[in-house]
Order: sequence, then C-alpha cells, then structure tokens
Amino acid sequence: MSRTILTVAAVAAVALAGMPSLAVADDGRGSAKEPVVAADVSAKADGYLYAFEHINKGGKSARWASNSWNWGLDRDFNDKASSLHNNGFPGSLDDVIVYRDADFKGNSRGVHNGVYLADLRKWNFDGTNVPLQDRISSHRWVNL
Ligand SMILES: [Ca+2]
Ligand SMILES: [Ca+2]
Repeated sequence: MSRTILTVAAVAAVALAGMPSLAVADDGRGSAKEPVVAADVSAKADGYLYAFEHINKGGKSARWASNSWNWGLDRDFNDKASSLHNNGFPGSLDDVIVYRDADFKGNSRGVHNGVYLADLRKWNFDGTNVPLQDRISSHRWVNL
C-alpha cells in the first residue's frame, strides 16, 4: 500500500516538476511546507544510488550499484551526503536503506526506488528527530 501511495505522489510530483516556478520553490531554507520528493525526470534509471555533498545534487558526488558497508572507506563519503537519489533499476532489491553508522548499523531510513531527496536536512532517520544530513555512513539494497 505504501508503495502505491508513493508512486502516485511521485507521478504527481513529476507533473508539477514541469512547472519552472516550482523548480525553485524549495530554496532549502525550509520555506516549503512539504519536503520535495520527486522522481528525477532528467535521469532514467541507471542502477545507481547517488549521494551528493550538498543539497539539490550540489558539490561532489558518489554512486553505488551495490551495497556499501562503509561510505568513508569506499568513496570518502562518510557523513557528507546532503541530497540523495535512488536511481536504481526498478525490480527486485530496488529500494535502499541508509544507515547512520558503518556496517549497516545505527538509525536507518528507507528510500524507495526512484525517489530523490533534494535536502536531507528535511528527512529524519526513522523514529528519530535526527536529520539524515551529513550522517549517512552505509547503505544496502532491499525490497521495501
Ligand atoms: Ca553535506
Ligand atoms: Ca554516520
């Protein structure tokens, strides 16, 4: 059920994303009432989870096609991600769980296939008030 809802939301977001005024509505300062979650219409699924140093896909980036138990060791990306895009191929194991600590430990949060989180300051680890921002240290592909 949750997947269905998310998919519908993503489709709506894609439709809205075509409007230039909305593309800049989220300035990253919390002015938007709802966090922007949209499938990225500019990129077809390519099998990778992308992490970016800054919000809105800014700064340095890293990507993974498989699991990573330690973002620091394999991409020098420990506690750096400020935006995130699950651009994995739809199908089995196309969702991602990100973890606060290395070795798939600590607080976590699921990111469904196709979802782009433009500003990780607006998204918390499940069951916490702790933003994902600059805290993700590992991830694995799962079915959510
Ligand atoms: Ca960052
Ligand atoms: Ca961390």
